[in-house]
Amino acid sequence: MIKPDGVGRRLIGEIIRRYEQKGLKLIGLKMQWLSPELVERHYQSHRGQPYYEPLVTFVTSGPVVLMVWEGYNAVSVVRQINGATNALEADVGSIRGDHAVTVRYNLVHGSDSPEAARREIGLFFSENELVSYTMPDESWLKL
Ligand code: IDP
Ligand code: MG
Repeated sequence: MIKPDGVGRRLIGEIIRRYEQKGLKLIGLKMQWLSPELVERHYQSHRGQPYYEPLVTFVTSGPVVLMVWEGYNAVSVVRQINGATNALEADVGSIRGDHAVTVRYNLVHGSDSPEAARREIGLFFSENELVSYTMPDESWLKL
């Protein structure tokens, strides 16, 4: 997910470019202004944390870009491209390391496991919004 700060700072193209360039395949994409109910379900495991309420306020403050990326070790690849949660600690070269400076306004969300990815894809996408297709370079992008 590109969070509202990523949209508002005109970084949509820059962020998508990074996942695409690394070799992931985009199979779902849409822009949406999320409801608090949906964001609360998405971040349910964070309920009770001191940052939880401001997080929900932030993620519902403007439109987000929702994406499903498929590929070899996609969860790890995306999280490495995103960088550490706290943008101050994120490696330079990552999205957060290059473009963000705080822990809350950190531009992107990436699922932290295949199980979480399945759950989150189910929250944000219906089956018919995901596209199945083959890319001509696939054999070089997996082992
Ligand atoms: P992640 O996005 O790197 O997976 P999580 O620990 O899952 O990070 O936290 C979810 C989101 O909650 C973060 O991306 C960030 O926007 C916000 N967040 C996490 N920890 C803090 C904090 O200590 N202060 C403010 N916001 C936080
Ligand atoms: Mg997380």
